[in-house]
Amino acid sequence: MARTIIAGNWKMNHGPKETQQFLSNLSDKYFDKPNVEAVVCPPFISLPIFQEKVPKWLSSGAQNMYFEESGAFTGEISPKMLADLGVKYVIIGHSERRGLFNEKDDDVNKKVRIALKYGLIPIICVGETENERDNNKTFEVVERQVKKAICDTVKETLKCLVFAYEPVWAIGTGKASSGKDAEEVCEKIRGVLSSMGDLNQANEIPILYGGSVKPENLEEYLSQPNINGALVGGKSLDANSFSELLDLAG
Ligand code: G2H
Repeated sequence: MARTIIAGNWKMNHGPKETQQFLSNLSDKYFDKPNVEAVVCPPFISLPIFQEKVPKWLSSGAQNMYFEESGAFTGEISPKMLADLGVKYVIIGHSERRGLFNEKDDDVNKKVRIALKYGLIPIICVGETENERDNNKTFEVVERQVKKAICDTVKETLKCLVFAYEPVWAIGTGKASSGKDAEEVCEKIRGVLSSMGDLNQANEIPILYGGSVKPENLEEYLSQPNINGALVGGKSLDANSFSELLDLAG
């Protein structure tokens, strides 16, 4: 059975000052549920202060990174830099990266492979656009994204992965997927993973739902057999709503 993860994706919000404020607002809240992991992914510039002040029960993640180790790549951050800082997770292939910054399946694959090399746990995002959903392409798109993201990774590393199903039409729009619809796609993702490794390994991989998650709908997702947590944008920005989500999990 996969562990449950509630991961906050702050996107381009909360610089170092706001990050410190978030952590001090969180300081009176202690979270300790053995099978639930809490993660926050601040912007790069806030990661050092986050790492310095983060309580032990909370893990850190980056929202992106480049697929090279070092060199002439102006403005980029390498997996080695993240690993040296002690960052645990890295979001890869978020639809905002794919859509706004033209990231392709092949880039996602390179990032996944190098993240694993540096001991970072990739949170690999997949999901269809509204147009793809309307044309009944959801399963096809998601299957392609999953397969391409992890092709050429060795089977043993499957257990080090996390997936997030984020239907693009549900991101930041308030139009969340129903629990049942999200479950159907997450079940499909698990099936694809199982066909690439084996069922036992596939069952250990956390598959998160993301897209307008809030305290009012979290339990609907977590009650689905193939959904093991949530990747949360807007509602992770405030310490109170983030800890409310954690309290509801597990
Ligand atoms: C989807 C999600 C976080 P939000 O991108 O990854 O954001 O919860 O604001 O829809």
